[in-house]
Amino acid sequence: MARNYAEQLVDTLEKQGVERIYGLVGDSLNPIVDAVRRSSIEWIHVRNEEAAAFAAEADSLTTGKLAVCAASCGPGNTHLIQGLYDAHRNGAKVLALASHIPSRQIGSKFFQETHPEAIFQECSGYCEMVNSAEQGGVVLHHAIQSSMAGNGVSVLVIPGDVSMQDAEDDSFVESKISTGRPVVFPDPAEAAALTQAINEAKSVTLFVGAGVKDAREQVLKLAEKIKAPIGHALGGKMYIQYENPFDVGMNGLLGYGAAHEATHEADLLILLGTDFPYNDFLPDANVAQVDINGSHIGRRTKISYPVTGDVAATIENILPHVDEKKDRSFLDKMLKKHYGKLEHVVEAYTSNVDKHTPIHPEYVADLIDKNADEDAIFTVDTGMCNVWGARYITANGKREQIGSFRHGTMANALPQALGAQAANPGRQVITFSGDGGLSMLMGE
Ligand SMILES: Cc1ncc(C[n+]2csc(CCOP(=O)(O)OP(=O)(O)O)c2C)c(N)n1
Repeated sequence: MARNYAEQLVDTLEKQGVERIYGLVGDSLNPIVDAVRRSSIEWIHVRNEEAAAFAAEADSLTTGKLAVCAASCGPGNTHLIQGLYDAHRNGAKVLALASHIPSRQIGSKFFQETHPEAIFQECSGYCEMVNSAEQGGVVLHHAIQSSMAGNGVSVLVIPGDVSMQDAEDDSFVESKISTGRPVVFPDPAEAAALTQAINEAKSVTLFVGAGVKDAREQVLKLAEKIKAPIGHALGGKMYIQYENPFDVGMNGLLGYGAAHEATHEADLLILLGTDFPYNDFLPDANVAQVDINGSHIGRRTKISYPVTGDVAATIENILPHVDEKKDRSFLDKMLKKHYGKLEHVVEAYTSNVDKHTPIHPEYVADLIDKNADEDAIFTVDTGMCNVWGARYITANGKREQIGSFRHGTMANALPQALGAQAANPGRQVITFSGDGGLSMLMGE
């Protein structure tokens, strides 16, 4: 008997290494659910489809692999929206299977009719309707390849009747998916201009974000050579803060330490792999920016030295031409300020408070930090949990922290923890959930 499209889709996901699908069953989705039931893929049931999208996001963010969520037509898939926005903005490789009303009924204001391919446009890099089983095999490939190429969420809108059509074209689904991460080397003229700016500056500060994930060693080498304090945005914390003799804390609304002074008082500020959005916290004179994505350059403040390139590749390229700075006075001044502030602000909430009633949440966060596993995964809700995560979770290169750092929604932490745990059964997963955030998705 010929396979139907749902079976072809599920076989393809199995071949791509998908082990779980997070979702909520029902009507138009059921041919896909039925195909999953007969496959090696585990169906992880949620009570609200929003949680499925968050869980898939965390699954992908902690594994780097494709993760899948699924929802039934109309209200089933509009529930996915919040989690898909978060996943897309956090760059998770998530494929959302948004099933749809019968194709014959589209355009007739049918029961549960929406237009998912319009609704999901903004929270995806690829969003297409499957019009037939023949085309479905082709767009399934494109959706997976788009997410794996770094374009965030892909959405396939699949009418229930199309899921049951006989599968046709296998050649596209068997096409090998590219999963490599390209290295982007800087343009020589941009790299030379940055080198000259560093050599001419008396003092330099580095301000880093999530883009330094694979560039820690290079960033520390550059800081050492030019005696530069390193501040971070929340996205960069887990990669740069630990065992870092140049650390001056975090800038921004939730910031702490001397990162704000260091970024404003240096002759030259270099933004490395950060799309930190709060322009009010950034200076606009003599700023350099290095980012793998050229469209990020200059979108937060005026940039004098733009460099499109990988942070690691750019630093390796310029470091031999950067003059060593002997004068550490700027660095030492900022480090002194930083330690003073840590003692008087951050540590003030956790020292000598063990008998306080009610218990300081900062004290709880600190105790959790001290007792958590070396490689624990933390998820933090938007709101105060973000602050406690930023200030009291100690990074060490093995721990991870996931939050809604770009979309800023509530209720992300619990469902993200579910996905992180499902994908990492051997690791400790800890969620910092606000009471508001928890009650939004308490059913999970
Ligand atoms: C879905 C959503 N609704 C509203 C907001 C605005 N908002 C941000 S934090 C917050 C309060 C969160 O409350 P809770 O989870 O209890 O955390 P805490 O009070 O500890 O910050 C609100 C309403 C939001 N970010 N997302």
